[in-house]
Amino acid sequence: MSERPLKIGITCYPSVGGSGILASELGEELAQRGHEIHFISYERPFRMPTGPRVFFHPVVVNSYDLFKYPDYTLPLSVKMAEVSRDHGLDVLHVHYAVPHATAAILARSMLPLGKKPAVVTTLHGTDTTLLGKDPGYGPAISHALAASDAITTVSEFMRRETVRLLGVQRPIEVIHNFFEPHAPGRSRTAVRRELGLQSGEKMLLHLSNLRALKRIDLLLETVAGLRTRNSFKLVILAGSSFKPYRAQVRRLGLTDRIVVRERVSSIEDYLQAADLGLFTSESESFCLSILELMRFGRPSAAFAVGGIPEVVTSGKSGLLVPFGDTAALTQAVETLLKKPSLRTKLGRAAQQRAQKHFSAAAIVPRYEALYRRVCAR
Ligand code: GMT
Repeated sequence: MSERPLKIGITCYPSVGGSGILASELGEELAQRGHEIHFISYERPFRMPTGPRVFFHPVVVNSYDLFKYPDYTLPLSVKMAEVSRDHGLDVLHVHYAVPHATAAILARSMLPLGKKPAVVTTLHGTDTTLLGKDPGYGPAISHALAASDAITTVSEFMRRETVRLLGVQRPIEVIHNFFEPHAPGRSRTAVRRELGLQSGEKMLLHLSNLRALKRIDLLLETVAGLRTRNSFKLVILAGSSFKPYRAQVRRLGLTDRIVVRERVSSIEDYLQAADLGLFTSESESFCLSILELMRFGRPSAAFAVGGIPEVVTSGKSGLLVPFGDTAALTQAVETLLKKPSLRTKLGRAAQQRAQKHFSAAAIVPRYEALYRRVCAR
């Protein structure tokens, strides 16, 4: 690195979710490139790296009888200001607007001139599409965006939505997500054995936090439509409890077809063991899980919503169908199950596309250049 390394504070949601995963991986890549990374959150992020130049600063939230609801924004902003001052941060990079961007703006205003870090806000999804529309949040989000030194979104779809819903006038840089896999810890055979896959059974993989917009109801409906019942198992890596969906699984007669694992961190083991991905979200600004499968050469079938068509070119690196058309999605999965040569062809193209456009080598230098730009101002 010819220029001086930067000191970067990263705040994200630590729980399982694409924005926290992306922020953690960005921190890991930046540390490997010589920068000093300070994660600031209420818990260690789910996939936070360990190693040199990576630090974690917990935010302690006290609950006072005085307050009906505990407040996180103020202790977060105080911690951001403290870490910025004590470690001389150049940049606070916040992932997700609420409350991270507002806390960063407040933290910066607590610091004296010459000690204020630049604030970079990355919008990931529902911070714009859901909260941006909420009159209780929208104005605070707009204010934090106007006060940030730079705004990025993880897809062109998100950029357009941010302009449309929040009326942002200033430039927004689209920096797509990236994924850099670690080596799997177990063999494909060992993982498939653990999951109880019989020889000849194909493994459909779904990974998500199971929030309502992931439409797990449609996921189950799609697989229930598959005619060749014994040809597959659907493995769900769930970021939250799968219990609410058990009744539907039973009703659809899918009990022996579905395998659920909750809060798995060694996802590469499962990505490698999978044959294809299946996603049914009604809205998705990017869909990191599809990219994770692509890096392992596995194509996905999904609804063509939000930013997904920026990640997958339908017919070339996966199969996309209109939202809600579960019959068409079932048909797409059936085609992929029946035609190994098509799976391989789409999978190879998906892997090449992921490496070219959505790898650390393609994306991390764009964040570095952005940090340099805002620091130079
Ligand atoms: O905004 C959200 O819904 C949560 C967020 C998360 O933390 O998982 O998901 C968003 O960010 C991911 C990483 O950039 C994207 O891959 C997801 O598509 C996006 N989710 C939605 O847009 C629903």
